Parts: sequence; structure tokens; C-alpha cells
Amino acid sequence: MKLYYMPGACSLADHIALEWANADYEACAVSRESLKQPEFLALNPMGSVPCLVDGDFVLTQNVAILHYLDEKYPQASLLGGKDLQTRANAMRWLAFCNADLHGAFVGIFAPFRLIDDETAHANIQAKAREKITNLLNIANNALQNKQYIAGVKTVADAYLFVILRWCVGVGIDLTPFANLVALMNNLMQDVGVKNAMQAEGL
Ligand SMILES: N[C@@H](CCC(=O)N[C@@H](CS)C(=O)NCC(=O)O)C(=O)O
Repeated sequence: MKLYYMPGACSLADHIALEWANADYEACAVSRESLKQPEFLALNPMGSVPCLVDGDFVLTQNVAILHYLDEKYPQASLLGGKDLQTRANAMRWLAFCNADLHGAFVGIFAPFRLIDDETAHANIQAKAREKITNLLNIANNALQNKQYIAGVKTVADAYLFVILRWCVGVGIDLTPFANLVALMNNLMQDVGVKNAMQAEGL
């Protein structure tokens, strides 16, 4: 199995999941430029990571890949095991990370994708920061008295971890969010997280 990734991108969540599953895989780094080249576009017409190749099967979209890995490696409980409501909660927070939090980062990383007018970019970035801060507050509250966002360790935590790294990278102050800081520090000590980060040169 091959995981195509960019260092520190959302594909780090899949990389962590593969480590947690003790999977037999190869991690293939892709440069931002080669994402848009025909060779990679043949795998993923979106020109984005993550992209997972399992034999003849090519899968894109983070949530689909994480779900696939959960089904392929049930012993790893990547989505919280068999309990219906635990799994539903893991999916809920995974969707929150992928659709809401990740989605909001487009406003910071690539405001030019939203509007051509450069004079509006600073305003879009400020709005995106405001939205992300509100979302962080929701996640921080959900983590009250809990070690992990769905109650047990799942790939939703891995995705949240990736996004918390981005927050630090763009200077979003995490100090008001003690539960998120605790999650981040906890996962920094996790062997699977450490392995994936080391492999990505982070
Ligand atoms: N909806 C996609 C989003 C993937 C995505 O935005 N990946 C980013 C890295 S975090 C990327 O490859 N961006 C390159 C680009 O869009 O040009 C998913 O969930 O997999």
C-alpha cells in the first residue's frame, strides 16, 4: 500500500493512522508542483493529498481513506471500535476537522482561491482566523474531562493534531484552549505520531 503525502499536510492524519494500524505501507512524498503534473493527476484529478493506493485500488479524500483504513485494520479501532455511538462520535469529529476546521484554513492559506481582489485577502484571512478560533473553542469544550475527542483515541484526534500544528504554524494562540494543548502534547508523545512525523521530516 502507498500513501502519497506532503509533509505536515492533512495527509499526516492518514500517515498516523497507518502507523497506529501497524500497516505494511510505503509513504511517498509529493512536491506541491508534482501534485498538478499529469502523472499524479492520473491518480487524483483533484491534484491533492492524501492519496492511497492499495493494489489496483486508488482512493482519495481524507475521510474515505481513514474510513477504509479502519475497515481494513479493525484490530486498530481507528474509529473507536464497534460501539455504534462511539463510532458516530468519531465520525462527527472527523467531519468537523475535515469539513469545518480544514475548510476554514483555505481562507488563511489560499484567500486568492476565494477572491481575486488582493485588497480583500487580509479581510478574508482575518475572518478565517475568527472562524477557526470559534471552532477551536467548540473542540476545546468537547474535550473537557476527556483525553480524546471521541472519548477513546481515534483518527479524529490525529486529524485534530494536524490542524493544531497548522494553528501554531500560522500563529493562532492556543493558550486559551488548555484541553487542545493537552491533546497536542499527549499526541506528541505517541509512538505512531512520532514515527509518522519523523518519516515526514517534521
Ligand atoms: N477534500 C480533500 C482535501 C485535500 C486537501 O486539501 N489537501 C491539501 C493538503 S492539506 C492539498 O493537497 N492541497 C494542494 C492543492 O489543493 O493544490 C480531502 O479531504 O482529502
